[in-house]
Amino acid sequence: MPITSFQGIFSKVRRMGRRRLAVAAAEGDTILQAIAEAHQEGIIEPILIGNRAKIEKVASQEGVDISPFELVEVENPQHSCSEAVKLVREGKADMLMKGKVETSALLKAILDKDYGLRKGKLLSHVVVMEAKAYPKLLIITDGGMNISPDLPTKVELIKNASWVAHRLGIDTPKVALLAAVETVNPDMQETIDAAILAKMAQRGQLGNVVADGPVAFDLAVSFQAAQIKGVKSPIAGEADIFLMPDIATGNISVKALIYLGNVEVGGIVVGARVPIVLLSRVDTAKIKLNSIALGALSCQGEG
Ligand code: COD
Repeated sequence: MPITSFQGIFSKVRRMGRRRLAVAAAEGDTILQAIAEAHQEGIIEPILIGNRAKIEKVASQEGVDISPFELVEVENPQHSCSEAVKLVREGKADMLMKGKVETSALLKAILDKDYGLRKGKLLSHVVVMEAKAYPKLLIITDGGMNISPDLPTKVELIKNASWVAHRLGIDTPKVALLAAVETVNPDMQETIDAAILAKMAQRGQLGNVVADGPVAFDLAVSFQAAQIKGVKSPIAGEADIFLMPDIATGNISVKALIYLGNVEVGGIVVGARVPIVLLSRVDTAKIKLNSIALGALSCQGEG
């Protein structure tokens, strides 16, 4: 049975046992709260990397007991990124998390050709969202990493998102190839890409998925919208994966739903040797905790 809520994700990862989570620059308040909670939930065994004095100061300010956790002292945030990556390469960590360090610094350490965590695949950001108004989890990509994906990149985005869908128990995910309209318009590149991707999916070139597009977001989540529009689509009203045209549309949509919708969210980067929890400073401790759970879930199987 597919998982349809974060509660379902948590109960699955609790059964899977603890994953070793290396946290680069762990000196962030909501980060330590989320880590402590994830540890309490039995999901992770954290390895805090950073400035010991700063980490201990934040922990005491936040009332978080970090005494049970391993702490690796490094000189600066940049060094904490390379140390975190090194722990994964040495088989001492199962997943990574960004702490109080620039996203680009961690991504550069991960993408490093010689010392990073690439395995010949595209790295992409995947958000999983639970919305009260939708009976399935929404898998949204890519609002965090790939800026302006071309057609081959979109193929990889779909494959990475499908991999996450499989971890959620969805065998044949339904993919909405999103645009502003349901017709191909040569002035809207995403509609052309969507039409090609839909045909590729039909021919089995995207793996075990059902994909359709171009479709607007309303059609993807509402069968009634599809009926009113008179569009027949195998994904109408029941899409699992939402392929955004670019990073801006992905990022804006997710943030709009976080701030104005009634949603639970978690997000990770997939496609590297291990899942990477990569969050913004303003994300709440709950979003960070959800993302850790999603990362732990994604540790299973080859990505
Ligand atoms: N997957 C796999 N390899 C990649 C990827 C990827 N997604 N991106 C780059 N690489 C490889 C390239 O093939 C190359 O070998 C090397 O990494 C460097 O490539 P560049 O020069 O294109 O990479 P950078 O370092 O200039 O940029 C990579 C970033 C991921 C930093 C860049 O794409 C970026 O800034 N993305 C947006 C991140 C962001 O601002 N997010 C905001 C929302 S939170």
